[in-house]
Amino acid sequence: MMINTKNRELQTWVDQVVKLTKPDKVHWCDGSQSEFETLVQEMLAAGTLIELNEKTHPRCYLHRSNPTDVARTEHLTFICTKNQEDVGPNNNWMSIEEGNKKVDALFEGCMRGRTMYVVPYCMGPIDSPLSRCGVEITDSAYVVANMRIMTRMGRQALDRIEKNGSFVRGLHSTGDLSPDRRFIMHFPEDLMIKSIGSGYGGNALLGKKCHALRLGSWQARKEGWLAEHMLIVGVENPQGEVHYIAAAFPSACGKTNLAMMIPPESHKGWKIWTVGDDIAWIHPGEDGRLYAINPEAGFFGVAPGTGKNTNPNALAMLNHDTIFTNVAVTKDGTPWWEGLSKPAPEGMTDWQGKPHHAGSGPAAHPNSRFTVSAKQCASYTTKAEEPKGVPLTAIVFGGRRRELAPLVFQSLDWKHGVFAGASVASETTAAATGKVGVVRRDPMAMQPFCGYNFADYWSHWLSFGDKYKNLPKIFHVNWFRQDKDGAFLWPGFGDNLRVIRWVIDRCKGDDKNNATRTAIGYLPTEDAIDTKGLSLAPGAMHELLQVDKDAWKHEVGAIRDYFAHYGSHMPKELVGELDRIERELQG
Ligand code: GTP
Ligand code: SPV
Ligand code: MN
Repeated sequence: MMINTKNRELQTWVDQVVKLTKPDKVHWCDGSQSEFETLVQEMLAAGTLIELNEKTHPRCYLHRSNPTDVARTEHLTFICTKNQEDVGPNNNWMSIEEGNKKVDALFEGCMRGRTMYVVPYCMGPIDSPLSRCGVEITDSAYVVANMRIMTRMGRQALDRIEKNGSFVRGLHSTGDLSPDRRFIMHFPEDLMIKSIGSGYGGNALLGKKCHALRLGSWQARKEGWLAEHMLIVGVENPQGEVHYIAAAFPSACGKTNLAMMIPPESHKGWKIWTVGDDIAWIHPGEDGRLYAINPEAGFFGVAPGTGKNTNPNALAMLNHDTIFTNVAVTKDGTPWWEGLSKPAPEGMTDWQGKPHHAGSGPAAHPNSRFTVSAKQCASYTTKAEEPKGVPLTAIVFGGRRRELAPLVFQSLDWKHGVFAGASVASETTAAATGKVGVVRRDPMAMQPFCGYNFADYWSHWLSFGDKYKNLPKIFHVNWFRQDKDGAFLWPGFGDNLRVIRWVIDRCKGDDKNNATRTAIGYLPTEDAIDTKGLSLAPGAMHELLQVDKDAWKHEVGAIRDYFAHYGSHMPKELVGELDRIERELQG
């Protein structure tokens, strides 16, 4: 066999995979533009990609997935470890032997007649000590094209691997796409991922959720940092002061939108800087502050709901060099999704390639996505390339809850903030298969992504409180409260800056009268959030900012039941917070 790398371990692994999967050809990706263009031509010829209108959308392509393969499949995602207890009740577990046996049988000969791509990638700026590399082996050209946009992929990543030695191994094949033979397996003790039977984003772009979060969280705990499902945004005030905020919202609950929001009309002089929209790796600095890097280089964003009134920054970056997955196409060959324009244009082709008619359901799949380089975003900042990351002023948790959770509250201290994160609940969305709109616990927006026992993860979070002096303040937000007719009470999107301003004011601590202490945390006083220029329903702010004691007593019971699943691993500090809140709600 040919020698393609100085890293012996990598060469040996690739040779083993060739023996197992029996591809016709092996291609080591260098990440060049010409390589990308060749792949695109091949995919166009094979029908894997469809070219969109080259005048309005140059170098934009549509990919249609198999209709059974359009979202993450959490029930087919496993963490394989020596001890089952290490993964906790929050993960599906399999023994290392069984996990390997199950998938290796499916990988056997699965690349016959196909090309195997070896994809070296770097998560994070190529020259950052905080970045980590991986190699994904895949038989999907679509995965290669997406990895080139989403990561620093190719020659420079391989150089780094050859210099540093260590890398995460990720083996992927689309297999036969049957959900019965689909598994997303993680072996954290071996820094290994094996994924078969899906070509969808989080299941197949292994640098993203599998490496940067599931294995990342495992490594982060061992090494004293945090790997989180968070956007990173810089908020610049008219005085030129920039505050960086990291925010964890569950899948399809507003990270991309908040990361690149446009300040409302009334907020002259405010600027938003996008660092990341999905994942943050957070490290303590020598000054006791936390510093965040975005391990990704692109956005794999939700298309539906992206419009000129909601996320104009995103819309503007999607008219060239973008891969769309499962959107609809107009008769002019332009991409379309619900929320882009109203009414829906006549004569469209839906996400499955069928003629679309009014009343025949959504034209774009609710979890249709765009893949685009972060550099195409007008608010993307060069600070995203800063090797040491950006210092965090605040950490914000949030969920999608039509009831109960107020628009915003601040935690009383770090410990209570960790409790607020650990008790997040949110309505399920189309980002994962299964029912949509069901409230479930999604601590720190990491339910699908924490690679080990949640209770141990909360202890890890709590340990920061004892160790570091200048930690960010922790908040909780909810943009999704509804009135009894199902209308949103809060306008959301760019107007969320109004809430973020309060968050920053609280961190600065200059105004002592902008909050009231309640059992669940500090809430804004009724006029502390600037609502100038908004046309809110009468009483909306009051409803958004009140604590319904009876409803919260019920919530406390639900959180207690949830924490009980973690048995002896459960940190007692968090149960202590629950007891305190319950006591204060009685008072
Ligand atoms: P993942 O990529 O799945 O991790 O999702 P995300 O958290 O980045 O979600 P995204 O920003 O793409 O938003 C998902 C959906 O929520 C889109 O349809 C948005 O239009 C909608 N959304 C985002 N922000 C708001 C908001 O402030 N208010 C309302 N009502 N909807 C919002
Ligand atoms: C999510 O589901 O949280 C995503 C998309 O960001 S995926 O990459 O598929 O996980
Ligand atoms: Mn996500």
